[in-house]
Amino acid sequence: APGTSGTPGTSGTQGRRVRPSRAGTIGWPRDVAERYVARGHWKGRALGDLLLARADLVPDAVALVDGELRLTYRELVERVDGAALRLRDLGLRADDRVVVQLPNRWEFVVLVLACLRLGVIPVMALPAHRRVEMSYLVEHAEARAIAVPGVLRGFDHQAMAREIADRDGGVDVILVAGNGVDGADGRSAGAGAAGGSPKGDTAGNGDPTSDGAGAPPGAADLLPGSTDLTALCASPASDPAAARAELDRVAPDSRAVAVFLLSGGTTGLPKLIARTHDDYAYNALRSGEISGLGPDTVYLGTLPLGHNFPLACPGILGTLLVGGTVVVLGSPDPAKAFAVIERERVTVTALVPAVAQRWLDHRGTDPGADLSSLRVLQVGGARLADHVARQVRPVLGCALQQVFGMAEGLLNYTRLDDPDEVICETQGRPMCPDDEILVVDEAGLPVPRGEAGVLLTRGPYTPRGYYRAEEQNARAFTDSGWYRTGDIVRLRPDGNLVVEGRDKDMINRGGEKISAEEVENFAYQTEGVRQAAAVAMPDPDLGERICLYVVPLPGATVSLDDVRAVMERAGTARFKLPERLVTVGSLLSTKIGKIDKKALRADIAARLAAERESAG
Ligand code: OOB
Repeated sequence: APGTSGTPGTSGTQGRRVRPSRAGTIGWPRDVAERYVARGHWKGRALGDLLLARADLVPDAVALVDGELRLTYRELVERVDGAALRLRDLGLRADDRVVVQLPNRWEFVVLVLACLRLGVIPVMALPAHRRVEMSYLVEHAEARAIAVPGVLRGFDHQAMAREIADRDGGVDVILVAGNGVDGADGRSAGAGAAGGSPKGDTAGNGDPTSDGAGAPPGAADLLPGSTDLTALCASPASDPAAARAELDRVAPDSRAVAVFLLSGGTTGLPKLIARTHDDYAYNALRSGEISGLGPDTVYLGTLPLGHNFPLACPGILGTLLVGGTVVVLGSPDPAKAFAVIERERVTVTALVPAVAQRWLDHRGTDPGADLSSLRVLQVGGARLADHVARQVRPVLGCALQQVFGMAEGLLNYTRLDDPDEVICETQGRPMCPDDEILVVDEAGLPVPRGEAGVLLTRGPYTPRGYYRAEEQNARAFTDSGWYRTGDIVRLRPDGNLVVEGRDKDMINRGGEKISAEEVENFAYQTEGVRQAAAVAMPDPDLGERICLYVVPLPGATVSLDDVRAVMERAGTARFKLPERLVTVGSLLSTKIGKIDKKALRADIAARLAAERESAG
């Protein structure tokens, strides 16, 4: 069972706030790190090194499938090494950062592995991000390179990257996939699940459950100064053996940062989470054990691959580390996904609840596809309703695994051999015996076992702070290094957690996390707004959508379109656009003078219920 001893205020051997390194990352205290090594969690090997060791054992097994393209482990490694040397030729070195904004295509996998091999750090942006998010990431991570598709779903990513690079002196490499053209290789370029197709999406936001394909192919060419990422990733080095030796020589230290993940966002802009090779390898390997991965695994990656969940829980990294096959697909559309599951004999995949619901619905109307290969469906990222959980096995014929995780680290899984009641009614338990969890009340004191409270955690793959974010770290981490998840959970006597809610100012829109503060900041830039508060409103499809309460200035009126126009002009991801605006005369405050969001959530829920009522 995970350790639950101690209180957040305790200062034991592992209790002191670790100061940021000069680089701005915050790791674990030395004694704690030693314990993780002694327990075998940290292997002292870089991710690229672990992947190569596996590839050497199964050179002829299929590693990666993308449409018609199939690469064996030998071919994948050769492409990765070739790409790594070409990145070096472009001047990229260990600790340089690349903001990666690619749809689910094979180049994503080759590029990320090439970065891991070199010690170049990918910063995991999402395809739905726009100028606001991308320029912030470039600046905050001090990126030297940006990797983008050319034109995707009608949006010119290359032009955006160029504009950012022109303004930010640090970027000197722009990598463009697919020759800058959608579907250049003769099929849909696909799109991460978080893109912007308005299909079935009333407010026209990016719908994380909707299909990305169908957008007209883009026609951008490679601009002068851009590098063709597809070509860079497509061939082995001229001398593969020499390339390998050369890259082994520059392999990064296992304690170095492997990737920057983005936080779910409770502050204005996402924070960066520096995940080390040691911690992230453990994240992927241990997840793989818990999800029953092995050489016969065929993993379908259909959520945006830059998310921690499909990337390493166990995701594509976990699959490659055990010699399985990764299939990438740019759309979570059930018709397409079912066809791929049938064709590739997919055994496991990961979905957010909103997409799982669509798959269940689709199966009801179209039972044709052969899904018999599917053994495990992982669902996480947002709360899965118990009654939906219960449909998974009867309708899809596979086991359900609930995943309650976070980019900050801690992963909770239901186990494959748990009783149905645990699988359908809980969000599982920590994956590591050295994960520490505490459930506390508002004063930070542990609640009696079984009662709901805020979840705090520490552990071997949960870093002790965000990258260069002193102010946020003071709030999000306790002095003794516990991460405040902001999730309200109940710890059952059997050790499983049930997510009951949250006390963080975030909206979980079908698994995409939106900071209320960020939306409010844009609302305040809208003419006529005196006060603004963004809250989650319940939604049958996405779980939650964004509702904005506005107090206008005297005599002014503010519309939803006004606020959305401000955000679109600034260039934000579409999934952050509010979908409803409620004008009020004033906003209630709590005792400590903050806007009472609980009251607002109740208010919008009541309005929606009344509307449903009157609609019959
Ligand atoms: C995953 O990671 P993030 O960083 O996008 O979001 C983390 C937050 C959690 O703190 C929690 O509020 C929510 O997302 N969440 C869930 C949940 N899984 C995540 N809430 C209720 N039930 C669940 N099963 O979302 C993520 C990272 C790795 C694996 C899976 C999900």
